Amino acid sequence: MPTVYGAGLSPFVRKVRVFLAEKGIPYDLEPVLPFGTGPEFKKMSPLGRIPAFRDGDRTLADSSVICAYVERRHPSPALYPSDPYDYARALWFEEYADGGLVTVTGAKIFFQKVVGPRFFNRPTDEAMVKKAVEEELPPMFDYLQGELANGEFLVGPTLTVGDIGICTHFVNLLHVGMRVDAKRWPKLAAYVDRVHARPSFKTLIEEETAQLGAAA
Ligand SMILES: N[C@@H](CCC(=O)N[C@@H](CS)C(=O)NCC(=O)O)C(=O)O
Repeated sequence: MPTVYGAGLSPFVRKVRVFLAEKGIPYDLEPVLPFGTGPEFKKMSPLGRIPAFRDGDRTLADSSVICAYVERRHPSPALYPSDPYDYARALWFEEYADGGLVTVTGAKIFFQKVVGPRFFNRPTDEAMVKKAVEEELPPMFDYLQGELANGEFLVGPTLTVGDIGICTHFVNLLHVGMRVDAKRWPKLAAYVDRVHARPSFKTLIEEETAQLGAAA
């Protein structure tokens, strides 16, 4: 059975767990907290970031790399499109999340509202949160809603790694009580709710919500 190393509230750890659940692959979750990981963990994840992954004596780091590996090991159900352009678009949405969306939802919202105050005794920078919510997220939501057009998913007719990579960050928003405004972004709001209602996401959302409630 493979092992995922990381903390449940990390959007990237969640992305790998949802990906494995969609494939029906059982795994062990080994808790590792980010920031300040030791030399042993860095052998698996040289940048010290979670998640890391072990499959027998092979280890990998980075959610995108891990998902790509798992797809090759377990091709069915396919979570990457077969059409070359759609395939690249699915990778793009992973990158959009990793290089763009999380810089706002993570550092400027979830970290400020949950991680800082709860785990590092750091007060929320309310001005940073306000600016992120009012000025930085809306153009991202406009973009994502535009990309959805009238489709059920971001790329093609079925769920892809791109949807998982994007929607995992909306779980962190949910944990701070933020939902997409359905009046302003009706398609995006419905899409996020639909993806989050899948058993792969729903189970983790419930588990994490209970965890956060218990720690409050
Ligand atoms: N591109 C990486 C991002 C992983 C990442 O940034 N993880 C965060 C937690 S959500 C982390 O470990 N941060 C600690 C650090 O940067 O030192 C992935 O897709 O796995």
